[in-house]
Amino acid sequence: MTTYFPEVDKIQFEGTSSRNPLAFRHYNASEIVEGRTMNDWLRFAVCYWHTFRGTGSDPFGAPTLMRPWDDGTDSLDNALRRVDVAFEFMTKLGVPYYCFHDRDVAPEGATLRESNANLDAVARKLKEAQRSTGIKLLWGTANLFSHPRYMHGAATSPNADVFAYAGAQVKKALEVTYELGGENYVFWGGREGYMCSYNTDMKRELDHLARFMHMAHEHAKSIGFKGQFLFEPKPKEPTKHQYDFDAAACLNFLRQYGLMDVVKLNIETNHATLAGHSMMHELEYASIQGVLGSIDANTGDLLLGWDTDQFPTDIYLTTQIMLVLMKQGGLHSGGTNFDAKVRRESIDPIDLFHAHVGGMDAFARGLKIAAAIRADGVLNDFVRQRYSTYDNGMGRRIEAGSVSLNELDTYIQESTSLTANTSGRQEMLENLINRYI
Ligand code: XLS
Ligand code: NI
Ligand code: NI
Repeated sequence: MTTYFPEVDKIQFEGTSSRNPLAFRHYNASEIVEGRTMNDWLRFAVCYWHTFRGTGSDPFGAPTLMRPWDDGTDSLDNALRRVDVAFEFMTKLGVPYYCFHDRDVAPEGATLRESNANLDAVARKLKEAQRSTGIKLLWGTANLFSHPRYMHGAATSPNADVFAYAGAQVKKALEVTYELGGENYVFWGGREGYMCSYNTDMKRELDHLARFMHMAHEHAKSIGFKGQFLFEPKPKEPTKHQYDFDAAACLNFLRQYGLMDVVKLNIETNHATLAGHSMMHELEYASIQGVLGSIDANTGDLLLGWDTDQFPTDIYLTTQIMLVLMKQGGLHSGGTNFDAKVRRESIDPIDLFHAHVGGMDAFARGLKIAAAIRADGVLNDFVRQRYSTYDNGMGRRIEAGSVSLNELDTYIQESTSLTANTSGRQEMLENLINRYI
C-alpha cells in the first residue's frame, strides 16, 4: 500500500520528558481528567480544506505548498487519491473526527448534477475509509462562497436563482453528511453579508436567510438527519458586514426568526478576535444561553487584522477555552476542529504533523490546567463571593423579581448603612492563573 507520509509513524504519547517533536507530551487520549478521557473532552477534528486543500497562496503570491500526492488538477481521480492521504494522516495523528465542505472533498462539475455525482463518488470512498479506520465525521458543510455565482451571497443574494442553487447544494450536502453519519452540520455565513448599504435591502436579505434555514431544517427532518445545526459567527471577511457578526448577533437572528431550538453555535477563535472579543467572551456568551455547540480551534495574529487561521499554541488561550467548556460539561455532539493552516513558508507535508501535534498538546495542557484550577476552587469561590450580596436580603429579592423601583427607593432612603464595594483583585487572580500554567 502506498504511504504518503513515509517519514512519520503513529504519533505516540511520550510524556513531558520527551524531546521527540513528533510525540505528544500532554495529549494522552485515554487519560482521565475529571472523570472523562481526554479524547472525550476534546473530540479533535482535522479540517479537510486547510489541511488537504491548502495551497499557501495569498493575495500577493502563488501557491507554495506543492504536495507530492497532488497532481495539481481538480480531477475526480485526484480527489479520490486525497481521501487516502487524509485518512493516513488522521490515523497517524490519532484524531477521532474530521470536517469538510462539499467542494473540498469533490470537484465542482459543469452542472449541479455533475457536482453531485462527483460528491457521491468521493463520499462512497470516504464512507469506506471511515469504516476501516473508525474515524468519524464531526460535521459537513456546503461551500456557498467560492464559486462566482455566490459573489453577492447565497441565501442573501439579490438573485433568487442563486438562492435556489444554494438551496439545492445544501440539500445535497445535508444528505451526504447524513449518509456519512455526520454528528453536526455547519453554516458559516460565507458571503452572507454586504459591501455597500446603498444597494442592499437588509430586511429582505435577513428574511431570506431565515427562510433558507427553515428549509434546511425541514429537509434535515425529512431525511431523518438528527445532527446538530451550527452557525459559525464571523464579523467580516469576505464581506465588510457579515450578518453573523458574533455570538450575540447570531442569537438575535435565531430568536427573531424562531430558530433557537434548531441551531447552536460553532465558535472560532480568530473570528472572535476579529469581532473585538476574546474567545473566552464569545464562548461564555454562547454557553450561558445554552447554545455553545462546537469550536473551531485556531488563533489570529495580534498584529494582523485578518483571519490568519494559525494553529493554537498559546496555553492561556487553551486554558480559558477549557475553563468554559468544562463548566458546561463539555461539547456534547460538538468537537475541537482545527480550522487552521500552516504558514505558506511551512512547505513540507511533515509540517502538517508538527502543527496538529502542537495544537493538540496545547489543548491537552489547557484541559489539565483548567481541571487543576477547578479542583482548587479559588477562582470559583472568589466569583461566588463577589456576588454574595445577591444571596440574601434585598439582593435576593431583586433576583427573585419581587421588588419595584419604589421599594428600592424606600430601601435606600431608610438604610443607615450600605454594603461597601470590595476589590476586584484582578492582579491577584491573574497571578493565580500563572501558578497553574
Ligand atoms: C472561514 C470559516 C470556515 C468555516 C466553514 O473563515 O472559518 O472555514 O469554518 O465554512
Ligand atoms: Ni471556521
Ligand atoms: Ni475562519
